[in-house]
Amino acid sequence: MSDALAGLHEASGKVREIYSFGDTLLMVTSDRISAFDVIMPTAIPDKGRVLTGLSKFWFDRTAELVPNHLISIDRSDFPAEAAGEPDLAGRSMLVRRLRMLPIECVVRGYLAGSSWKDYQATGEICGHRLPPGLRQSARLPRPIFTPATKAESGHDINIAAAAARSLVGDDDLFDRVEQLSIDIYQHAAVHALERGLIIADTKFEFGVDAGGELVLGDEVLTPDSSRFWPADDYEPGRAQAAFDKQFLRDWLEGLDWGKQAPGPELPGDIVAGTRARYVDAYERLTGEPFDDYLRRNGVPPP
Ligand code: Q0N
Repeated sequence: MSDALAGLHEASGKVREIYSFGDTLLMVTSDRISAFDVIMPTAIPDKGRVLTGLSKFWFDRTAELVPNHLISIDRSDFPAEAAGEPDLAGRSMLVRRLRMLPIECVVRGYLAGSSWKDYQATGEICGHRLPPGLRQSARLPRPIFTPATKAESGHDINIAAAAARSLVGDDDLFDRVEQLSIDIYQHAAVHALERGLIIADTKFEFGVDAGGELVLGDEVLTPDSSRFWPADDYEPGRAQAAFDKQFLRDWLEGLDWGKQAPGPELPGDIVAGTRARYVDAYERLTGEPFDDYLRRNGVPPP
C-alpha cells in the first residue's frame, strides 16, 4: 500500500483493497491469485489490471441495462491522494459509495461446482426444479438465479429465494435484482460465446445509491467472479477446465501439497503461462490488445 493512502484504507479482500474518500471509494485489485482457496505467495503480473480492464469493459457494455457504480479507472479523475500513485495505474476503479444489498447475486447457466452436487442429490438447485438426466457441466434450459451470502470465513453459502428476499427486505427490489442479474448474464454470455468463451456462472453485487436507485457494484464478469470455460473443448459429462486457473491447478495437483496455507512459490513458467491466460481472456472478450489497455492507462513498460 502507498503511504498516501494508508489512512484511507477501509477494507481488504483476498485480492482487493478498498480506500474511502467519503462518497466515493477506490477499489484496487492486486495481482494475488488463489487456488483451492489458498492465496499463493507468488503474484501473477498484471492479473489485477486484467480484472479491472474487464470490469470496465462490462460496465460500459451493460450500462444500457442498469446504472453502475463506476466513476472512472483514469488516475487523472482520482482524488489527489491517489492520482499520483503509479502503482494504481490500470488496476483501480473510483466508484460511488452505495448501500450494498446483503446478498451475492449468482447466476448459473451451466451445471458446475456446487450446483452439480445439489442437482445430483435433489434434482433441484436453490429451489429451481430442473429436468432429469442432465449431465455434469450441461447447459441449463435457462439461466437460474441462485443467491448466496458470505460466511465470516469468506465462503459462499447458497440460500433459498425466500431467505434472499427477506434479507433484501423489499419484494419489488428483489424481483428487479433477480431479473437484472439474469439479463446481464445473458447479454454477457452471448457476447463471450461469440468470442470462444463460455461463462458458466457469475456473481454480481448490487447496491442502492443516495437517490434510491438500484446500481450494479463490485467487479463484473471477471475470471475471479465467474467461471470461464474455453468453448472449443467444452464437453458435457465431465468437469471443465477453468480458462484462467487450470494451468496453475494442474501444476499444484502434481505436487505433494496438502492444499493448506501457505501455498508453494510458483515457478516462472507457471506464472508466465497463467498470466498469458488472463491476458488472452481480456483480448478475446474486449477485442483489444492488452498492451493497448496498459498504454492507455499509463502503465510504464516493464
Ligand atoms: C463494498 N464490498 C464487497 C456486500 C459487500 N460501491 C460500493 N459502496 C460501498 N461498499 C461497497 C461498494 C462496492 N462494490 C463492496 N465491500 C464494500 C463485499 N460485499 C460482500 C457481500 O455483501
